[in-house]
Amino acid sequence: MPTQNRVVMLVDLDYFFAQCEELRNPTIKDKPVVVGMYSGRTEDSGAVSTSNYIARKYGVKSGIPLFLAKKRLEGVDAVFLPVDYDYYQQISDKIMQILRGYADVFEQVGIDEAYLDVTQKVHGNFEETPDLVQQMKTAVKNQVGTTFSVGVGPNKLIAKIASDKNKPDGITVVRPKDVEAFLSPLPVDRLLGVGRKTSAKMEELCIKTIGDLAAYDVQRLVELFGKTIGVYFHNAANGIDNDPVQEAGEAESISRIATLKENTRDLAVILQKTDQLTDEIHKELTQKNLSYKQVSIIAIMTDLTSRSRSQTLEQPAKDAETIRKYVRELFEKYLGESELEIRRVGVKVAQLSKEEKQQRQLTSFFTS
Ligand code: TTP
Ligand code: MG
Repeated sequence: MPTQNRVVMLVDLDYFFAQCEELRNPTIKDKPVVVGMYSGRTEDSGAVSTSNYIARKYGVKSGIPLFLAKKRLEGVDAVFLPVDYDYYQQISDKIMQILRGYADVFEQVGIDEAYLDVTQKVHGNFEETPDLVQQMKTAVKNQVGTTFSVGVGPNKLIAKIASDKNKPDGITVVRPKDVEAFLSPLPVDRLLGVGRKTSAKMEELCIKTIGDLAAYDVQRLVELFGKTIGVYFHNAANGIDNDPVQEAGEAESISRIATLKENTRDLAVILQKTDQLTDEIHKELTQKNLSYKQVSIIAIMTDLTSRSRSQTLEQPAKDAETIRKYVRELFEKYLGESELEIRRVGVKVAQLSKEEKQQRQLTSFFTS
């Protein structure tokens, strides 16, 4: 399928953490709902993770300090709740499972967003997308009870920007012929990679809108921002993005297997080897900025049969120590169950995911 004829969607779950709280307790639905990340230093220190749309009318939104949110909602019957990440993750998993069924290719990005390549599902025809989106919305509403907003476009970049246009419970379809008209009036900082610093620099060059940037001499952009970024800005402003929708995360794993110096049932000998394997795996995880949620061991016996044992964690982890701990536990248990000597050992981590959006954005909020 040529990349220029794709139909790509971005699904963004509405006011997600707060909507999950409304799902759990529908009586709060008509009040401002604020989900906060309490830092614990004092009662109200911390920041707002998200809020429902009623709270947003009072100027209470992601990132603002909790004391300010309290002030803005003074005298209002509002509900403040702490982040319950595990619960949101469960709801997210259910929704993503449903959405996956509507895509040719599905790529989850963080807890509340997913890209769907639906080119074949809609026969390459943008006119068929509203129907498909309606089916998706109905299925999620019936099976989980939540709403989401959708952007549809010829690539990820357009889909993502479009998804922001009609919220909550909205849909925005940008057909290829409408891309230029859609993008050009938007402020330039709507493009990924144009932060405060860059947009200030662009403003000096009289680049205020995406249209201004699209019309700007690409050679000059390269001189100013370097080749990679200059060309990226030029393409993005012109609505060009060839990044494919790619399955990621859950399916992937990282593993290493090695042969022991001698066949053995000695835990210390085995762990010495698996520690090395763990270090290699941890290095790769760090390089790719991935966390894992499952640890497995593999044992290949002297008769060349192989066995594996897994442990799923309650929380995703990033460190090497946790892998070592579970590898030890799993081998201890496994050696108690089997009589044969082991010839080769392996370690595997799975259910991989990128750093969560929540942490990233809160971190950048606190450090900015
Ligand atoms: P968003 O999709 O940015 O926001 P949202 O889903 O709450 O609202 P919208 O209807 O506008 O899509 O983020 C998804 C979740 O990530 C959000 O529910 C809470 C979390 N989050 C934070 O914890 N801190 C933040 O600064 C942001 C922006 C989000
Ligand atoms: Mg959202």
